[in-house]
Amino acid sequence: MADRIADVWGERTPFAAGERWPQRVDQFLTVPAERVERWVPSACVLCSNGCGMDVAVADGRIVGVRGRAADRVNHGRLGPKGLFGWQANNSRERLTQPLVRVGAELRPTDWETAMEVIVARSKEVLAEHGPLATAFYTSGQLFAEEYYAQTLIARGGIGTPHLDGNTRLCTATAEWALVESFGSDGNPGSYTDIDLCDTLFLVGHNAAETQTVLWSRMLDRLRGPDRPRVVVIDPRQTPTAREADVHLAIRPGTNVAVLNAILGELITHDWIDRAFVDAHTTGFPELAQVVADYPPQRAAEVCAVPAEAIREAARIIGTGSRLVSTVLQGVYQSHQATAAAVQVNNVNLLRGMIGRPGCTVFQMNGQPTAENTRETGANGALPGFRNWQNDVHVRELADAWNIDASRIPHWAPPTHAMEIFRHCEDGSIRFLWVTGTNPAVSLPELHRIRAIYGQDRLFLVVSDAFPTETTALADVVLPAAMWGEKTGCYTNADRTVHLSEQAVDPPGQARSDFEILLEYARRMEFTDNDGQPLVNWTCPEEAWRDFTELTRGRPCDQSALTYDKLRDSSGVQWPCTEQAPGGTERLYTNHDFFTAPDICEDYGHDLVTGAQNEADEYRAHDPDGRAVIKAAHYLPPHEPVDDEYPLRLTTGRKVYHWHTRTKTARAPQLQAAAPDAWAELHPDDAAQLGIADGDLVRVRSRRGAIEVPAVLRGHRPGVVFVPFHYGYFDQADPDRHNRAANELTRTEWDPVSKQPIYKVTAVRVQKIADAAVGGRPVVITEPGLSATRDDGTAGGTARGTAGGTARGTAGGTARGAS
Ligand SMILES: Nc1nc2c(c(=O)[nH]1)N[C@H]1C(S)=C(S)[C@@H](COP(=O)(O)OP(=O)(O)OC[C@H]3O[C@@H](n4cnc5c(=O)[nH]c(N)nc54)[C@H](O)[C@@H]3O)O[C@H]1N2
Ligand SMILES: Nc1nc2c(c(=O)[nH]1)N[C@H]1C(S)=C(S)[C@@H](COP(=O)(O)OP(=O)(O)OC[C@H]3O[C@@H](n4cnc5c(=O)[nH]c(N)nc54)[C@H](O)[C@@H]3O)O[C@H]1N2
Ligand code: SF4
Ligand SMILES: [Mo]
Repeated sequence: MADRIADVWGERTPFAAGERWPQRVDQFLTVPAERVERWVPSACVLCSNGCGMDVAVADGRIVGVRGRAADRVNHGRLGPKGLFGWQANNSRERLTQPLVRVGAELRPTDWETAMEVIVARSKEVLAEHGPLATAFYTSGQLFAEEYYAQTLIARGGIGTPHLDGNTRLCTATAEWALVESFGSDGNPGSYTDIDLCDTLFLVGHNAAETQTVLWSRMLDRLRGPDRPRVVVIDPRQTPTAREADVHLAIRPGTNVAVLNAILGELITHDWIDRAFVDAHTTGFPELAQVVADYPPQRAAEVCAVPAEAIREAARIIGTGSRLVSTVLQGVYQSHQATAAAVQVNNVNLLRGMIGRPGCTVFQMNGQPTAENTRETGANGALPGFRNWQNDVHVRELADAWNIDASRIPHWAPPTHAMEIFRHCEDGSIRFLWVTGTNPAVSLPELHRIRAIYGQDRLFLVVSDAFPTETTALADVVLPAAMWGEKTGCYTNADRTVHLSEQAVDPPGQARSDFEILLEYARRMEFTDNDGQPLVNWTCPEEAWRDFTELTRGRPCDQSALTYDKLRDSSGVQWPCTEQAPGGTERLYTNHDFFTAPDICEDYGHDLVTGAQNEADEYRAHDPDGRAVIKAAHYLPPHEPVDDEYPLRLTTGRKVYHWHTRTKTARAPQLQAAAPDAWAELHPDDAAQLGIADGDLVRVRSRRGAIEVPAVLRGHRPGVVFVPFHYGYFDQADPDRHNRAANELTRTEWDPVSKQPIYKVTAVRVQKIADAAVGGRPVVITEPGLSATRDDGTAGGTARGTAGGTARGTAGGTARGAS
């Protein structure tokens, strides 16, 4: 059995550029292998990497998993969550029957009663308040067919623009960064580009902990004969940063400043592909003008890293010949999210390194099915990446659904999640249906969220597989079938689609969200222009067929991607069309981008203010298939640190847990590796505050406070890190709200992507008890710290110049406020 707790990334299988990444099959079974009755093809749903796996079944239960050697994504590997996380399916704590609120109590009931209550209330709200009083808040963890059903029901059936996913908290910025630069969502590159690159540039992306198998692929290149050079931008010294040649440990919230300086260096040293920029982009002169204001010395002051380190990072990026850049939450959830993410696109554009083998930018996804939330129109766009401002696109949709275009709300952009909650707060939304997300832990400013969800006038339906902090607030709770208990498709961060087949029956009366939604649509009697049922599928495959047909001719064209084809392969990358029946490895190989006005998903925004471009204006400056280079000036974060709240809190993930832990807390190996929350402090800050390792501390922001043990492992003075995984469902007193990171965070979002900002909160920290007295024991299994590098140094320090590493060259241990 693979030990993916101590040995997160497993043994190295080094390889050189252009070679095939060797296979390594990881497997975990809870029964002897001979007891396995069958292996059912699926893919992991515990991150956006989308590793292919087979699910072992015995006696009607899942008993293990095995990575699929032939899968293009993982070549057999699985990380800790993939190997162990499935055990949650078998938990005795699963929801197995619907619950309906009677006063303060949620009482078990049958499906008939639960659906009757939901539909009666839904019809009443629709009749009394119109379609704008109904909203749906969905997930990045359901299957494509389920999202498409939600889109059809919300946008075509009810006629409400209020449908969004928790993908708003996750990868809305990925979507918008791609749209602003290239005209459409969809990552240009392929994981095979990692096999070919000579330079890796990871910005706010702790791949080692959050996409462990992708990181294994990178590590295998790093241990191979032609090690790519690595630049990491992250305020923390993550296991990812420890592998960097240059680690820029910037102040949280200063991405635009450092990226502008890097862009400026590329231009100053003429490390740019002029021919590519001239032929295939527009906007370069404005960018050159803006970034000229960010010489390394200025960015060094703003970001508090050495100017020399910024120059060195730019030199590495500027002199390599095959660059893969990646971007994730350190950008998307930080200050100036879309503006910063777009600057990383600009780095690749200036270098002409896109649409070619070994050259791409990944605006990474996080959740396993986030791409599907976006493609199907459940996260702020219309299905098939259609543009809500483009009447032709809206008409195509109306024709496909056989309804009038006027029924599909398109007078304004689809409502983003943070706006949906505001409408719930002010009372204009009266019916909210939450599927596959746990907002009472994952949204910012939790006391506000609890107040909104707990209102009497809001009718709250929650579908989940477990009782959660959110189901506790619901009027009706629906027991959902999970992955492994239903069939459907999902798409990872490099556009690879997998089909996950049902392996076992759901427990008790649990049902898939697909079935639940179909039942709701039937009872709501939504009809098309011919009086026929609007939603007329009987199984997920029919929904898939309709959805993929709707993508025909669009950037995410999957019109030739059938269940049969997915069964015959192990992952197919879209577009998958009659012309490209085997799928497509890279987009933009002819450097023709989706920016033409008739094609583009949106006309774009001003990156700083978020002001929406109008169609006429866009047509007047038709980029005509060229990529759009957009510049942005740096602005300081909106919540400053001051005497009262002198420290910068950033929040994020730990390798062993998935989000709010409804699954991973129920996998014994994962829970034991990281059982409780903590706050990571820099030893200098701790010394000043009289805090020792393990002491119980109170972390307070302007919104609330938490009480957690301190761990003196911080890398940047002035920065505090708290993982956001820990809520209250497994606490002795679930009403004592003293543990979730989101008690502290602020209701604020990026002007373009509308993604909440979780990574730049001002806090103060105070000791409340000695470790020996009040402190909870701290168990933190730190992956990789003991791993020895090939060059003999302990995995701990970055190789080179920057970022306040133990070697201390070029310092970067910039003191002072962050
Ligand atoms: N183990 C595990 N893996 C996961 C998940 C999980 O819950 N657990 N969730 C999945 C999901 S949905 C997502 S979205 C991804 C997220 O994956 P990541 O984005 O890799 O994870 P985070 O920890 O949220 O943030 C990444 C890094 O951003 C850094 N950061 C903070 N502020 C800034 C800043 O201002 N600038 C820069 N450059 N960096 C900053 C943090 O120090 C952190 O190391 O992970 C996916 N994978
Ligand atoms: N402070 C802070 N907050 C953050 C972040 C951060 O970095 N810092 N990251 C944000 C990001 S990127 C994300 S993605 C979100 C994640 O936040 P959430 O989406 O709230 O977190 P999960 O725990 O993944 O919630 C998914 C829920 O769906 C349930 N579930 C699983 N499968 C199914 C199914 O098939 N059907 C149904 N109906 N339910 C199912 C699970 O039991 C679980 O309760 O958190 C965001 N919040
Ligand atoms: S890397 Fe992601 S998809 Fe792959 S096994 Fe780990 S959690 Fe699952
Ligand atoms: Mo996410």
